[in-house]
Amino acid sequence: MEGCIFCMIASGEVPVPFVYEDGLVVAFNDAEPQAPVHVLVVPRSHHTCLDDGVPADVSAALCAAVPKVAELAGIAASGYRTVINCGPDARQSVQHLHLHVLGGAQMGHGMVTFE
Ligand code: DGP
Repeated sequence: MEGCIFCMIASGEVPVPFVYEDGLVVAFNDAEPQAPVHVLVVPRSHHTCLDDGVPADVSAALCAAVPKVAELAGIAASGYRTVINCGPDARQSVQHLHLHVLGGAQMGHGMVTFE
């Protein structure tokens, strides 16, 4: 999609080192990490979020990439959290579906904070 930063990264137009890639998704480090390991898994195809008619093979590829990313990032054994933000209340800031893989340190008990 024209002007979409994650489309540009996924296509290589904006060069970013990939932690992992396959035919359907790419994964790269988040520019504003919120954990010692913070990787984004991003479909090569543009979908705003989960409610945007995401094809089943793309959904499956997103999920299948997670343990591979965790292994490559060295957090498979210690554990990790995955997050997909959708829409304003979740503070989705990039309108291209992406899955956060967060880990590398013990997390607190609360899963989210509200304002
Ligand atoms: P979200 O709030 O779920 O939409 O998270 C978007 C994340 O994307 C946020 O943690 C920062 C990250 N991000 C935004 N622009 C870029 C970029 O150009 N490069 C990288 N590596 N990450 C980006």
